[in-house]
Amino acid sequence: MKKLLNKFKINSKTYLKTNVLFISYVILSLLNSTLLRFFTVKNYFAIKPIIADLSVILLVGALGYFIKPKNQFKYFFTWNIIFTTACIVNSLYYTNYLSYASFSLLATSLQIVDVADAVTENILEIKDFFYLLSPILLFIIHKSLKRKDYYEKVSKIEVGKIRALNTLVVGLIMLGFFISMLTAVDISRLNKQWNREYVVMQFGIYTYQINDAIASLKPQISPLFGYDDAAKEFREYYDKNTREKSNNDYTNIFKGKNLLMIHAESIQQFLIDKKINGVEVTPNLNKLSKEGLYFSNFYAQESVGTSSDSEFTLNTSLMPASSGTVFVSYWDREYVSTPKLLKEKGYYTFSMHGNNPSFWNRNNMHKKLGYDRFYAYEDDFDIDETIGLGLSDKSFFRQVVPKIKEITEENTNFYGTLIMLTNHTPWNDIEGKTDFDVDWKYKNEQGEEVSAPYLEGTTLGNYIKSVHYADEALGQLINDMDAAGLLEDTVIVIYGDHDAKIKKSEYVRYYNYDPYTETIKDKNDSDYVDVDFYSYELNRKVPLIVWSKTNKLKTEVKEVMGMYDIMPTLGNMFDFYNPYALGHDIFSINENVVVFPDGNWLTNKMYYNSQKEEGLLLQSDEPVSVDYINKYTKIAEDTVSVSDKIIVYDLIKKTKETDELLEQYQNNKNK
Ligand code: GP9
Ligand code: MN
Repeated sequence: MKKLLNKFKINSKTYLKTNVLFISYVILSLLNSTLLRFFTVKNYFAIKPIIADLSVILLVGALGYFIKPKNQFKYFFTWNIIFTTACIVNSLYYTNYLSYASFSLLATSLQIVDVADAVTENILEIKDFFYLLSPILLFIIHKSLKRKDYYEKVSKIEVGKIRALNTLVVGLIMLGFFISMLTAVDISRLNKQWNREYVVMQFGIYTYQINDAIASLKPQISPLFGYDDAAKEFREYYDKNTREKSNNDYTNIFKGKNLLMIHAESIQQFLIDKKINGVEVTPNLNKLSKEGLYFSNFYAQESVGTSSDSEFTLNTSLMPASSGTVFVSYWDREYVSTPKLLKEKGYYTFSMHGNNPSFWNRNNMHKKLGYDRFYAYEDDFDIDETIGLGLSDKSFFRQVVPKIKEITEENTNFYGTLIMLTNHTPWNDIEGKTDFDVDWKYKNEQGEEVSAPYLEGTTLGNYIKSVHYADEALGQLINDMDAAGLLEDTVIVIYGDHDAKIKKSEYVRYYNYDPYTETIKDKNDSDYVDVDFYSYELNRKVPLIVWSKTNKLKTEVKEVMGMYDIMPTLGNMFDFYNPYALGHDIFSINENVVVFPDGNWLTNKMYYNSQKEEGLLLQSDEPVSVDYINKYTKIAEDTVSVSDKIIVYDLIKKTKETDELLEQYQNNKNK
């Protein structure tokens, strides 16, 4: 026994001594993947993702042994760089989107050029540089090994192929061990890939990224396989969830009116009715929300396609794609959309935006959604004043009004979408464009007016100024439209397209600033407001207002509502109907649920985090049962899944074709 132990000791010593480079590669690559989880999902002690990451690193590393020792560094270094890049990209991505990067977005990566400022201003953090330590250390180790003639010594041992085989076997055993630990939920989520946080928490970043690379080929490959199952799921879903036309107090109230949708870039609801130093941040939105129908618990359901996802969900009542974005990867499919349905009723349909029309592939997708014309950028607008990403909202709106006037002169009705731009991150260009103050003014003991810096110079401070600017622009639009006589027959709908993705720390300052000491209150302070996961998520809601000059509805709707509920809700008011809507007419549903693309869901009673399988009760006196949670978790999964099937397999088009064939067949039979 002692002999055996001794032999093992000697063997391991020689192994360690002759494998310094390989071991360094393994440890340093594993360090980065663990660091990434440390900075993002925070489950760095979990054993499953560590084993998964290790299996990938070992399996990839094993092949390095087939290379001569003096050239092995190049191989291990290349892989370490690839792993490091994956970690940095995902770290950056997580800071911005609270999710992980996907290859399917490469198609839109050019847009990064347009938002490059936003990346350096708001996203790049010190932590993102930590990952670079891994390749730097590997390089230093290599240099020192070279100096010590390590590679020459190792070449003499000539055990390359055996080592490769052994490492491969160890890697495979690890993989087998890992697979044995997987649950059915793990496998199903890896397959679906939309619960990205969960996938990284269970499978580690490297397996996630490999799986993502395969999943990203989905738009091209998937439609070739699995069509029958998808069509079956689709049929079964709509058999069970028939969408009846609703009949309620709001039915047809706006029938025959024009409909103007205003896509309010990144405006969040928490600023409605908010005052700083007694001054309203959004006086115009406040007024409109009091006069019109105001939905105070309304959420966008966007995924990585941000603005474009919201446009898609708004106009089709479907969810965003689970891999890639509809506007870029699935723009050529057929969808039932608001512009198409209103066009059937004789409406002229248009969209207008100050930015480049190719952004988010809008030039193609807007046509496909049924807009007769997309007015955009230099062809249609004079780019005479720019703020941030491009044409300022005030100039845009100023130029929009005569165009709409012309449209009304040539058409009986219109459906239009105006996409705002100025309030897009970063908001630091807003300085000088608004006089809104975000310092904290108060009277000191001597009765003098003094001020503390509060939000001045912070991201949230700039954002608030920018929202104030956007609100002024909206006020100006309404006035100009009124002056042009355009408000008598037009209903205006204003929706925030998604939240501004401002960091938690900014909100901590917002809620907990003490102007007298000019510091952030202590966590133990009795009135300290904690910004935890749930309060952050719930604060992401955006405003939704339906306003008409001639029919002031003066109603606040507090029921939770999602972007996908807009189409059926407006459909009931304007008399159009989409049998494939996944959302509901908010005035005809008992208990509504907002499903998010990652499978999280929200009802009036609960926000459920399906990533972490836990929830927050919203009405503390009303507990919910396990059945309740299971019911809505299933609804959320079914909704995301059927939506994705429609998108990937072009099921609306296929169903229409099948129905037409059936009809033809029946007609022929009856002849
Ligand atoms: C760009 C604008 C912003 O044209 O709509 O898009 P986003 O970055 O919010 O998706
Ligand atoms: Mn947007």
